[in-house]
Amino acid sequence: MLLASILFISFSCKDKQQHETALAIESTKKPNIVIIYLDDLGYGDLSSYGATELITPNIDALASGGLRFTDAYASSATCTPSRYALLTGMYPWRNKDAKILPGTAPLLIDTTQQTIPKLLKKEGYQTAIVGKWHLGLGTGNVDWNQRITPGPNEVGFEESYILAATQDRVPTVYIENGYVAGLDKNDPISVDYKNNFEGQPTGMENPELTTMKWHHGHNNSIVNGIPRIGFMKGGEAAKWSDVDMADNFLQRAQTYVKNHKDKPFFLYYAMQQPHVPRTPHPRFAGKSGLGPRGDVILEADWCIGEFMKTLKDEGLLENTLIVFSSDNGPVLNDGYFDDAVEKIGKHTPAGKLRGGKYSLFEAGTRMPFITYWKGQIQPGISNALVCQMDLLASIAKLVGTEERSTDSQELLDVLLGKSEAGRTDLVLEATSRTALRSGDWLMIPPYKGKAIEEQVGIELGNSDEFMLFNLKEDIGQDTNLAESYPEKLKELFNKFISLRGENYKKTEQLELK
Ligand code: NG6
Ligand code: CA
Repeated sequence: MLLASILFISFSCKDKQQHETALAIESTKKPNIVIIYLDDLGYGDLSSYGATELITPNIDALASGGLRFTDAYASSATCTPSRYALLTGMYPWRNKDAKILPGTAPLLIDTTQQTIPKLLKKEGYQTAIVGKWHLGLGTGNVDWNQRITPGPNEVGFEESYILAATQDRVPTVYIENGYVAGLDKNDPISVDYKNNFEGQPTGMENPELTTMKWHHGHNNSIVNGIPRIGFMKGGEAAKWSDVDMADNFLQRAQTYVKNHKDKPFFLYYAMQQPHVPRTPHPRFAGKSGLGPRGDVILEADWCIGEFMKTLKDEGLLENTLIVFSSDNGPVLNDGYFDDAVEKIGKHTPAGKLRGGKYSLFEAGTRMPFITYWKGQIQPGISNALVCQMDLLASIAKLVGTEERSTDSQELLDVLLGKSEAGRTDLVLEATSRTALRSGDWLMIPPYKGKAIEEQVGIELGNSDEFMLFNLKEDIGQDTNLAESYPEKLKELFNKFISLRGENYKKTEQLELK
């Protein structure tokens, strides 16, 4: 009996060893995957996408050495829904809470939901996020002084180092694997989005304490001279330094790569630029001539160059797929007086596109999008229609599995430049309104509300009429063809309703005349 069990153990050890060797061989074939995601970077903000007033050599190097997409979309024209779709492969409008979240919002992704990091973890990957989260934390009433959970670590990221919401929202601290980094237990943090804490200065009442002036919103707690959205008390030692944020995230991303290069890894490097408040490190202040918005784009470009150097130095370039994009379109004045409008000069953040952040017009959601994989992706341009939401199913295919339970379409060959057969249809979202892209056409149903959001100076895409554009002929969306192409309009409308459902038609009172 004893002998039998000894034999059994020795056999199973051998099996285990063989199994591990097999796994090791298999895992060396699996490429590392890095998603570099900017915040509010526009279609026209990069020299590789036509900018002439702003030169972004490091991102351009990805574009010229990889595949530069001209017709790629974020799912949405704001941050939270786009990030939700990117990670879960689900249309954000299926989740009624997928809207711009306050810093106190509960976790938006269900912990049972599929996500890119969860899928990759199952396939033997190490997984991490460094940077902006903005998908909620906890289950409501977060105690920032305890472990904050659930969060990124509960939806697939083994390691997380994040800013909870946005740079302009409290809490203005980094959270590492669920704990506020550098928190002094004797100085606990409290956060509230409704009421201020007694005796705490605010942007509204204490403009003399601010070094950046608020234009709209952004007049609650003041941190580092910058008035924010939301109130926060305590946590002095843990508060981030805005001007060092880019260097900090970069260093974290580089360290992660260096420490995890022996097994395949997935890194979601979610940079904070050029979202407000734009706080370039002094090395970059004034460098663009376009004010802080231009400066932080140069800063982001530099960070990407440094990050790429690390991949190269570690010998990982040939074994790493890099996807570069942004979460939503550009905005100049997003709530602070920071010279973005005054110093814009000839720069056009949206390129030739109409609209911007928050808009159903193209600039809201059409994004710079680059795939780069040295030796595997032939440099070129792809005009295929793709959405960031498609990364989930495509990555699944890349690592030898399948994911068919979401809205994500498997377009691996398109992402690798072996095919131009992208999507045929895509529902786009902007602040809870939706539109349909189908082939070369885009239909925006009539929505009530302002045509222009004056504070930010952006056309939102609201109109009394149906709008129909042929994007191939009219990328600037100058000519509404709804009346001259009634059959096309009908075709898109019917498809739109079949995707969005009869209920949506009813609540939005959408009817073709
Ligand atoms: C808006 C903020 C804006 C920005 C945005 C989120 C105001 C008036 N405006 O509500 O400044 O923070 O939310 O941007 O508060 S996003 O890129 O994360 O979606
Ligand atoms: Ca954003």
